[in-house]
Amino acid sequence: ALAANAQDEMWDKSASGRQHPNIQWFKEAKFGMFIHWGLYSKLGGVWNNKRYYGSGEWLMNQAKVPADIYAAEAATFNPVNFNADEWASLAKEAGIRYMVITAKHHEGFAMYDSKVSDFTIVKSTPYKKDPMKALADATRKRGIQFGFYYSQFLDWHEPNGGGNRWDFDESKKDYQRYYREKSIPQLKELLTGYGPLGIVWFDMPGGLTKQQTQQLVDSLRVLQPASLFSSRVGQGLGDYRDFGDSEVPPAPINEVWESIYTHNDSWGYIEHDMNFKSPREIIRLLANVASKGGNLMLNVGPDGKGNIPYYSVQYLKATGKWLQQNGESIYGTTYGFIPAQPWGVTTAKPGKLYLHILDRPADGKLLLPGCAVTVSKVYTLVGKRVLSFAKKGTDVIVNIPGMDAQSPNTVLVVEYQGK
Ligand code: JFZ
Repeated sequence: ALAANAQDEMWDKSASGRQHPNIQWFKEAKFGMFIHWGLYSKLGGVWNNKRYYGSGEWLMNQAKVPADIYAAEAATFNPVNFNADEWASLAKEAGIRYMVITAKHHEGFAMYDSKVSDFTIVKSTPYKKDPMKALADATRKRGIQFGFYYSQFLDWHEPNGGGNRWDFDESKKDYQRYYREKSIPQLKELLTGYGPLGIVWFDMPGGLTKQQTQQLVDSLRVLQPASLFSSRVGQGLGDYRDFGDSEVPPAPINEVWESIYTHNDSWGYIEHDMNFKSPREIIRLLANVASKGGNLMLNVGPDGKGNIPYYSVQYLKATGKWLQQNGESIYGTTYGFIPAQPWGVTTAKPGKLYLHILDRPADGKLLLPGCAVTVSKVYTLVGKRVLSFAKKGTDVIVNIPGMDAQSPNTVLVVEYQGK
């Protein structure tokens, strides 16, 4: 609840009437892939033989590692298995429409070729290449929108960066200088060196006044006017609303918004976390988020060698199989006019209501209460099997066939006039 409140403060509801001119693709996309990848991925949630659980990208903070000792880990970070085309084609196969990857997380390490810092994958690791260049190209080639996550305030590597209180004296920090010398120059590098970005995903604002945040946003807008900025840029200046982690609003929201979820219990790779959401859970979560009018951005945490965890690969592919057959009921939809029911949830397009059956009613009768439209036809999305239905006042009752009880989500299409 605390996280949700913090998130609400970041989002200025009065700004929801304002629309970014390039918001349409995002409204239709529905399914994004978040990737947390950095030095922490090599550590995998272990420091000095002690295992930490949850938020592996916070390991430096959890273990209170001094900045110079942490930085020395870069000398053995060598993601030789990283293959941009593999990641991008996995995303494609999974039905992903946009990808956001950590260019720099709170640890302060640039996963790209930054000229304004020495703490980068190119300068301080044996790998020496810029994986972000390759990934930006590979995703765009497949029609996937590409974006960067950038931790604009928290930077535990820099004496003047936000957040590192176990190592650097808080009272001596000069945030203005940090923004001037690292954060803003790095953001400018990311917005000029990697082609058109779908999204710049800022995180955890701090250290700036509202006016300074506005200046930051204005100076970056000039570089990429078409790029969407996440709400965590702060001060209500984002282009769409992000909910707190693993949070879906209880009812539909007529705004542009996104829910972000981890695939297991961490954003960054944790070698001892096997708690991955099954394809069934992902498919149902995606339907639930879409039925409230939002996008789901699901995170994966590749390891220090550059491998996406086995279960993430398998489960994303299975999700993609479902989407290939049922994508019409997710992509380009908004929430349906029937709220969540005991049997499931609804999404909609003009003239079509999609019924996502998550729990089949035992008597085979699907109730649509308050269905004040003229229904012309009901059929299964897969197989186009036409179903009979009855009308009782404003209730519509659909006779549904015996279904595969194991199916994660069976979709029916209701064609109608009116509304
Ligand atoms: C932030 C990061 O600290 C974390 O490591 C991860 O990258 C995540 C996606 O974002 O964590 C947050 C930030 C804001 C909220 C919750 C977690 N919030 O406001 O609900």
